[in-house]
Amino acid sequence: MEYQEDYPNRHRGCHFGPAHLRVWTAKSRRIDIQAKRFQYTPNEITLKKDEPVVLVFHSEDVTHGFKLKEFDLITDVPKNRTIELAFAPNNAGEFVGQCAHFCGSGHGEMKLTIHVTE
Ligand SMILES: [Cu+2]
Repeated sequence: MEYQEDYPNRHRGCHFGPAHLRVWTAKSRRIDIQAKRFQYTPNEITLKKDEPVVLVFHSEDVTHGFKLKEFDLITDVPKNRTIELAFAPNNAGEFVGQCAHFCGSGHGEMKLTIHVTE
């Protein structure tokens, strides 16, 4: 696996970061993100530092994925399935996640910008 070293906790189709990033409560804000060749909708979101959120990915066409190394996130998003990624960003700044599963010619440009405010 290409990212095995960077993401030792990876499980196929379902990934949660290390324990200190696992924050999943009923209060978590849920953000729906559609993945479709070759973009995420929305492709830009704003989070608050330390705010627990759940990114809810849904793929509309083929298997996509999502990875963001800074927060140790990586998952596949299989076609017609919904994948939830729970985390709380522990750093402020601008981060760019991208598709983690090759999905065609525009795969490299499939990005999601995450702004994290203090
Ligand atoms: Cu892709």
